[in-house]
Amino acid sequence: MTRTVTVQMEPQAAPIDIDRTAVIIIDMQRDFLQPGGFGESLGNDVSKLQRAVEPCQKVLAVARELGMLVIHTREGHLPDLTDLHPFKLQRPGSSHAGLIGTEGPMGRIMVRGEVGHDIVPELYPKPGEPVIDKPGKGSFSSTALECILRAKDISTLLVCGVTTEICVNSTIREANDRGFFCICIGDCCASYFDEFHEMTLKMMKAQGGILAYVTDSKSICDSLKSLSS
Ligand code: C5J
Repeated sequence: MTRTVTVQMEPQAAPIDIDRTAVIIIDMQRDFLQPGGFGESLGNDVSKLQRAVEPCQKVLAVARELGMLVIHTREGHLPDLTDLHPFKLQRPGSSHAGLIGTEGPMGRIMVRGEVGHDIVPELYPKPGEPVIDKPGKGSFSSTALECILRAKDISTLLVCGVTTEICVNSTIREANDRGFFCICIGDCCASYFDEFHEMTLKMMKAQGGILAYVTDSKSICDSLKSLSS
């Protein structure tokens, strides 16, 4: 028996088969959300990303209860930085040149295995949930994500995480081109820039949902919970 629910979204409500739907939580890492990491080193107010944590927790709880596939991603680099391309490190002429790999209060910035690179405790992966380590902004580039999704017969992605206009946006664009139906859960995403967050959601759902449909955690949770009642 299929488990299908209709979700209120923009530009329009649509049904999803939850057994072919995965929740993907993008880069909810200390490096982006906590003081002393990559995000703050770039001059950002990291407290702006906190607002996505509680909605993500709610979606995660319902998804886990229903046995849905939950995938986490982390942006970062190998300790020897061999997967870090020179432009990302140097950004010619930028005051942020050479930041990745330097020592910070949470270890080397954006380096795998360091405290800052890991996912915040509130959203920590449960055993068995795939964690995709990616060197770039998109979650498909140089990772096994597509193999995992195809192997699990996933057709729809519920996308959460940070930051809305960079890694969430890149991942949705990659997924859309690969034929996945993307639903961006707006309040489960956040940006250091309010206007970028708003405009990214607006852009995704414009033109009949050209990149993604957009919803919120309450709509998703209400729809999913209707299955367990
Ligand atoms: C950035 C990300 N903003 N996860 N990464 O560099 O959005």
